[in-house]
Order: sequence, then structure tokens, then C-alpha cells
Amino acid sequence: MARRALITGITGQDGSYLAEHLLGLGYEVWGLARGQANPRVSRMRKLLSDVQVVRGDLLDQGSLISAVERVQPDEVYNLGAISFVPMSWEQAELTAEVTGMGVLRMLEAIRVCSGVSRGGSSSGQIRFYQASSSEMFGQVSETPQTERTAFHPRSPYGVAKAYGHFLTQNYRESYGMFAVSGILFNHESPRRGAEFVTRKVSLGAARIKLGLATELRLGNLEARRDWGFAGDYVKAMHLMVQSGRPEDYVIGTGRMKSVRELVEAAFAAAGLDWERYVVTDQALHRPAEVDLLCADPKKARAQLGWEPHVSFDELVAMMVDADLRLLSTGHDPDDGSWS
Ligand code: NAP
Ligand code: F7E
Repeated sequence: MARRALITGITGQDGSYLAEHLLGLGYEVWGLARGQANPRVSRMRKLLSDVQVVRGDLLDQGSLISAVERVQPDEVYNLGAISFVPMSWEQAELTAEVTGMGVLRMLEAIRVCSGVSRGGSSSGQIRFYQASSSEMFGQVSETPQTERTAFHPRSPYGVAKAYGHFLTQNYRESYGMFAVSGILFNHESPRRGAEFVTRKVSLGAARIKLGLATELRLGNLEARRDWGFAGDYVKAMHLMVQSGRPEDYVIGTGRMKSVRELVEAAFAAAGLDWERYVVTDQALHRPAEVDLLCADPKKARAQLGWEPHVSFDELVAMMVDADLRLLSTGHDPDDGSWS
């Protein structure tokens, strides 16, 4: 019988790539979707017609228990979150509830539905994946960052993710649950939300190229990130869940680029000189910045055989090409006016 996976955050970037990957492996895939008339759910259904939808919300414990009872999953991937860092200062309590407490609610739903008690064994149980984040490292104490690097989160989002991360470890230790966290560094794609910097830049360059805009306003150009391709990273999520022992892994490329280098590459891919169009705006700087993040993914390479295949330049070119094609059809994605 096909293995059954339940994915929270199915309407997000990673949810779509993970669902495609698991369907390709022969899984029966269920996505948890929230809201009464959520337009992202109908868009997701068009893109992923083979995914079955179950209603539920990370804010609602009962709905998660019902979802797990109905789907009877072998594996649960908890990707649902408020994931945009600037929003976490403006709605810190909501971020704590969804991104932090949502992990507790999902773990409890699994624990209750599979009848796990203290000191239980992980055999025959639902396997759980938690989407942890490099934002937990925040103000980094060493570079590159490994599974052993200390956390110093710099935003309410990073703090909420650290709670979810430790709780996942705690449920593993307390109940013997097969619960793992992937500490993923920034990963992007043409499906990335328009509020995140890579997509804001690829859309900005494409708009300027097509005469739809004359400038692009950005915040801190000196921040450095380890950017990879989301399609590569969801494969690591699946590998972690198949592993013989539940452990946490850092996933990234091991290479850093600045926002300035991202802008240069994206505008060059569109045949433009970025310095003529990019304007920096103090209002887009964060109350507390994460200056740099760079992964050491050695453990994932050695134990899971995982490695990224898409380079930074290929990723940027892929995103700019996709946005040039998208805008040429007359469709311009909303950035939610965060930027
Ligand atoms: P994303 O595109 O922002 O997707 C977030 C998802 O969470 C959406 O499907 C959203 O559903 C859902 N969600 C929000 N509030 C919810 C609630 N109350 N109940 C249930 N679902 C809810 O994020 P992503 O880039 O795919 O990232 C996936 C996960 O990995 C997130 O947990 C993120 O924090 C984490 N992460 C991402 C990165 C990265 O670079 N992309 C790196 C490290 C960790 P709606 O459509 O209903 O809003
Ligand atoms: O910012 C700088 C900004 O919003 C990256 C999420 O997926 O990855 C993501 O978090 C950098 C920051 O991603 C603008 O200050 C400059 O230093 O694309 P971002 P993020 O905050 O790193 C982590 C791993 C996650 O877990 C999160 O869920 O770019 N930057 N100018 C800007 N950023 C934005 N958004 N907009 C600007 O105009």
C-alpha cells in the first residue's frame, strides 16, 4: 500500500515542491489547508491536482487531531508557519501561536492519535518532520553553522522557530517519537512569495526590463545569506524522515552571497545595470538584522547522501526567466505591500 503523507503549509513554496516530490515517489499526499475561502487553496488544487485536502489550522488543536484521525498518515511534514521575518515584529503573538505553538499542537495531535505514552518506542509510529530555520542561529557565534552551533535568534520568528525546534527534540526524548528537525537555510524558487528578497529582486528586475517599473526599493544590501533551490531542499526533508534514527540536520549550500550580489546577478540576467535602478530605503531595514548565515551541510552529505544541485547563478537566472515570462502574460503577483 502507498505510504501516506500529511503536509501542513501545502499552499506555500515548500509544500508544493514537497508534494510533487512525494507524489513522484508513489506517496498518497494530503495537504492541510486553512480558511473558509482561501484563494491559495484553489490555486494549489490547480497546480497539484493529485493532492487531497483536509481542513485544519495550526491555531486549532481539535482540527489537527481530526486531520490526523482522518488521514492516518505514516509521515507528517509540518511546514505551516508565519514565515516572513518582518511580519513577526508586527504580529509577534500571532507568530508565536502559529510558528511556535503550532508545533506543539501538531505533535500533540500525533501523540494522542497514535496513543504514545512516556517512554514509548518509535517503531510503527507516525514520523514527524519540523521545518526549523537558520534564523535560529541569528547573531551567529561561528561560521559556518552546524547542528551544534548555539542559537541566538534576532526576531520573534526566530524565537518561535527555536521553541518548535526544542519541542521536537523534547517529544523525541520524552515519548520516543520519530521526530526530526531540518535546520534549513534560505531556499528560493519561482514559487517564492513576492515579499522575500530574492523574488522581490527577480520581479523587480523583470518589471523594469518590461517597462512596468522604473526603480526597485530595497533595505540592507550588505546582509549575506546561503541561498539554495527549494526543489533540492524538499528532498532532504524526505531523506531525514526515512533515516534509521531520528536526528536533526543542517541543510544549505555552504556558500554565502550578499543581497548586493543577488541584485547584481538578477539585473545582469535581465540585461540591466542594477545601479541605475536600485534605491535603498532605511524603512526597509529590520529592528535587529541577521548579518550573515552560512551552512555547514557535512552531516547531511555524509549521513543522508544529500547535496544541492542548483547553483546560486542558476537559481537567480531561473527566477528572473520565470518572472519575465509570468509578467509577459499580464500577471503580476502581489507582494502583500510588505515591501
Ligand atoms: P511559505 O511559502 O510562507 O508558506 C507558509 C505556509 O504556512 C502556507 O501554506 C500558509 O498557508 C501556512 N500557514 C500559515 N498560517 C497557518 C495556520 N494558522 N495554519 C496552517 N497553516 C498555516 O513558507 P515556505 O517558504 O514554504 O517555508 C515552509 C516552512 O519552512 C515554514 O515553516 C518556514 O518558516 C520554514 N523555513 C523556510 C525557509 C525558506 O527559506 N523558505 C527556510 C527555513 C525554514 P496559507 O496559504 O493559508 O497562508
Ligand atoms: O530577507 C534583506 C533582509 O526576507 C533576506 C524566510 O524564508 O529565510 C527567510 O528569511 C535578507 C535579510 O529572508 C530587503 O534584511 C534587504 O537580511 O528574503 P528575506 P529571511 O529574513 O532571511 C529564513 C531561513 C526563514 O526561515 C524565513 O522563513 O534580505 N533585505 N532588502 C530584504 N528583505 C526583504 N524581504 N525585502 C527587502 O526589500
